[in-house]
Amino acid sequence: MTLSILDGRPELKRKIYEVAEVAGYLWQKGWAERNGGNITVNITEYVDDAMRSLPALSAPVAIGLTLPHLKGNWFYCKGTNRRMRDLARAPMDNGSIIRITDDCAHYEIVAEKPVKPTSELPSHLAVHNDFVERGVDYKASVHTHPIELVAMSHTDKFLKKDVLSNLLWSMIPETKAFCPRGLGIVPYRLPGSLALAEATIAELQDYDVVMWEKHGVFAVGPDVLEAFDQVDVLDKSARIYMCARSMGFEPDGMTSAQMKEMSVAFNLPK
Ligand code: 2HA
Ligand code: ZN
Repeated sequence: MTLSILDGRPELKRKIYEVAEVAGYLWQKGWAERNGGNITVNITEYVDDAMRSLPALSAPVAIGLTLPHLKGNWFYCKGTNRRMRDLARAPMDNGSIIRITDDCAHYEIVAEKPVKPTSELPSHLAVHNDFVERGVDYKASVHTHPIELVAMSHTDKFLKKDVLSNLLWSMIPETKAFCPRGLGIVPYRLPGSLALAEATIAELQDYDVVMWEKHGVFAVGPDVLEAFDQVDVLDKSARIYMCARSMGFEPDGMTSAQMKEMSVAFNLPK
């Protein structure tokens, strides 16, 4: 059996298998058709000298951006055109470990196979750069296509600031407790574009989950499971809303006094 870079590195292995676990959930939920969605995790803290001395498997590839705070940083990334359902089974065949080169404008694939990273790499890396710059201890970003939330982004009335956040929070108390910063909105931009990356960073100053209009969500957190959980609670609320609508009525939602009471009781930021 050939040795894996994960052998003898239990912490790194655990982090990458968390991604595999979440990839399986995304597929099971129907949020990851074909190659839909992507995940990146900053794994720099698990990199040792032996890893640092490994040769690159690829020539340096331009990111399209210069990200000065990512000098010396390493990431695990889902591969472009790879399926979440395949990554769930075999994370090192459907994703790869990359390092940012010293010019902060390129990456090299280091392990385990020359799997080219996700098409949304500019957004993911720009967001990680922003976290390092601001000293935010978030390591994971997850982009996925949750059916109910994407459906709700197809009408202008839900795209005005905090309208959708307040509606989703009002469907069940847990949503405000477990997604306390709410859902930001990023107007439609071309997938994979720098414009999408910039708009995402701007919105993540105030939110941990942002809606990419008519496309999907981008969620961040200390680890990949926490990022996933925030999307899961928001989508649960969206489903409750749609169930009520399909029974023929507009749900009342919790009152603003009840939501305020939640914020005070749980010391929530909004
Ligand atoms: O990786 O979801 O937005 C496939 C996508 C691009
Ligand atoms: Zn997408």
